[in-house]
Amino acid sequence: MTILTREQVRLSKRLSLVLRHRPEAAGLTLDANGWVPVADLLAALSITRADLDVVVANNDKARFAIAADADGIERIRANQGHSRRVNVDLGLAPAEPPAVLFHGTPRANLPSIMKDGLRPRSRHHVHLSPDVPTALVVGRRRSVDVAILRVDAGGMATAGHVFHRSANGVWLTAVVPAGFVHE
Ligand code: HQG
Repeated sequence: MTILTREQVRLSKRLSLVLRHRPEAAGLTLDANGWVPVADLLAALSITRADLDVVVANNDKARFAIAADADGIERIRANQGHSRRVNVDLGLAPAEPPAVLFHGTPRANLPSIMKDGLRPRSRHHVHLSPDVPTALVVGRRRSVDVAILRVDAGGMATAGHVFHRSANGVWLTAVVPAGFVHE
């Protein structure tokens, strides 16, 4: 993995914007599973295949996947993180979570989270991390004063909550009720 230049990081953020949140802003339409033909994306963003490949291959969190379908057309999608308003189904199979998962969040959110649980907010799912270091990175996007919450994923699964694991190792679930989240 090479470190991306500032220009490449900017492209990565544009890809997230287009493939997760606002495809229409680039004149693109995602299919039902979130895929768009690579050729269409290159044309829409006026970038080369080499520009795209370096960002996809060296993305710190493997945010994007490229796959060729039976029709031989290569398509790209975001592995997770879509806005709720973008109606895609990633088709991820339910998966058995580890007993405990983690969630990093600004400490200021704690009173609300302890009362209401974790909510997906503008996304399709609540995102949970497999370990504390990852949760810290997630929380630090928003604040220097981060709380790491422990989620009783095993207990949730027993209670019938469904979990998915995205292609880059993020755990996804619809909501975490207050009783299953602890500081
Ligand atoms: C908080 C990034 C108050 C929640 C990351 C979070 C992740 C509540 C914020 C991925 C709440 C939502 C997702 C409640 C949830 N009261 N605050 N009841 N319920 N919150 O960005 O988990 O770089 O939608 O704690 O690495 O921070 O985009 O979710 O602070 O994997 O690939 O509401 O995004 O990945 O924020 O991050 P987000 P997140 P990428």
